[in-house]
Amino acid sequence: MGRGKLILVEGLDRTGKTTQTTLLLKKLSSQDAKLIKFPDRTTPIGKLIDNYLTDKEFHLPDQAVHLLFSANRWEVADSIKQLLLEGKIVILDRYVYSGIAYSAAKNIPGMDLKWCLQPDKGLLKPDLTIFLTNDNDNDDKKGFGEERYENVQFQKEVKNQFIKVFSELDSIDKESETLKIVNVTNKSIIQVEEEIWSFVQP
Ligand code: T5A
Ligand code: NA
Repeated sequence: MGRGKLILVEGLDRTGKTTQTTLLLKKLSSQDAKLIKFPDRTTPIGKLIDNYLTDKEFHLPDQAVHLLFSANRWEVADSIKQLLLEGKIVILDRYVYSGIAYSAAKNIPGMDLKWCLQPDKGLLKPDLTIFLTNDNDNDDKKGFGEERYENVQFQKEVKNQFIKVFSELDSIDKESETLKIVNVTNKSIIQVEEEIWSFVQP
């Protein structure tokens, strides 16, 4: 039995990552595939992250927050490896690139892309990364919830950082075309699902 595949769906807030990873899991049949969502809010570190995201009074230095998101991925790293060794397809809803883009978007001196990437070094790289983006650069607050980071201005900066991450970091090998970008603007859930499937199927 060969090693399974690691498929990552990344993207801006509210672009349909959870909707699409759930549909993909169904399509691949839950016997052969497993879905893991980051942050995983169920682990000890994940509970802390959940507090931080949902309670804006809960103060943590930005460097510590960054390391917690990374530690949350390391908490689950072994079980991902194990699933792949069992030949399973592992679908990820957010991963390292969210970690870098959201932290770098804060514009904290010293917390540049390189600093942000460091603690995630050594985590398994996805075989395929699908990035969900949109054209919504207007001041449309519709759809955002009440969590930290869910505001128009910050999301614009996150988008800039995602673009930087994907263009600058050598961790993405453009030659092998492991990165696929899906613009979800004005597309139905089914249209996006079909586009994603066209990349996953081969
Ligand atoms: N974060 C995360 C970091 O700062 N560092 C990190 O390392 C990581 C991993 C929580 C926050 O943590 C930050 C980033 C985030 O700010 P989260 O738990 O993934 O991350 O956030 P969620 O709130 O769960 O997810 P999002 O808000 O990003 O939404 P999704 O998953 O992109 O969108 P989804 O699928 O929930 O859909 C949203 C709504 O849109 C509809 C859906 O039905 C749903 O109602 N919808 C569509 N409607 C019309 N057309 C379409 N094509 C649609 N697709 C979905
Ligand atoms: Na989500």
